[in-house]
Amino acid sequence: MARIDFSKIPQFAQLPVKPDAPPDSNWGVFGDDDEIGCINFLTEEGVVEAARLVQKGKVFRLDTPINYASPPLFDREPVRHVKKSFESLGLLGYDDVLDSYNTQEGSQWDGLGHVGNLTARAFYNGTSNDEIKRGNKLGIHNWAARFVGRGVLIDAFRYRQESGRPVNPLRDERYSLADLKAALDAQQTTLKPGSILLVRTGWMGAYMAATADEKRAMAPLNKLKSCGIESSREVVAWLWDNRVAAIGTDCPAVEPWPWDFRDSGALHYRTLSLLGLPLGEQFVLDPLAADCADDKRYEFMLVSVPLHLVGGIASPPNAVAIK
Ligand code: UVW
Repeated sequence: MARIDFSKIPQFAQLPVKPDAPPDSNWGVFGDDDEIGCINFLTEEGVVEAARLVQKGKVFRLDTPINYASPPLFDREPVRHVKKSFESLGLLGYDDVLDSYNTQEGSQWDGLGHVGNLTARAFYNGTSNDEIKRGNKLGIHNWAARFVGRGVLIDAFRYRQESGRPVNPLRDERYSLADLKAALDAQQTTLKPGSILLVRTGWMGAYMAATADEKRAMAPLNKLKSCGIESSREVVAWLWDNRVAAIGTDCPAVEPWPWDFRDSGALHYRTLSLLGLPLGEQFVLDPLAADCADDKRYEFMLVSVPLHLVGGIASPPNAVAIK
């Protein structure tokens, strides 16, 4: 990992740093060839600091089981799991074969090749469509051994409930930036440079409590409704100025669903394409949140090992939070 001098990173108000870069983009801040965006905020020192947060040996898996959503959301295909037998070789044994595996069928990090900026017609750091389509630029493999650091949970769902303004996670309701800040204050937690931020919206718990018929009804892209974080310039300014390395949530799109693909103000564009900030979706956060509420510690070591898929667009997080 290269060293990063946090004091030299510009504030959001100073962006962009290149005259030809889109407004509100950090293109060029980590170098013209950079492919990992805000993951640059995860440093060796940060890993050592994060390891100090491990105090009681509790491990929380943050991924859903494969095929947890039945059917998968957004019309994505279910995974067909075949156990390939070696019987024909006279051997008692099997391999796994995952057929039609969409890396975004469940918990996932959206990589930087997932969506590009519609106005600039480019992906993070000016990467062309062709470099994504035919090459390996911005591939998820770049994160494969980098995604370790201090995790911070904001239990926004609990905060809104306790402050008498509960959110219905299965509606397209918004958590505002003020909600996130107030929840952090209520938890007496602070962001530090290089935090991997997890926000509990309550969606995963509500989805898991739904009946099979309700799940079937809400799965299609044009039927799903979900809560999420407000899509605003202020939100991304806050994330950038706090040097957040990635933001993961337990809802399907981080921002409320549906979001308008033509709206350049959507959080997907503001984060993935303009700032190189990874988005995490459909994470399992309820057991971690219960433990944080119990011991009042909302920070932990987070270890995520994305698929080593060269040129990959996204990946299950393969993540654990360790307290
Ligand atoms: C959408 O917003 C469609 O979801 P995802 O980020 O999983 O592609």
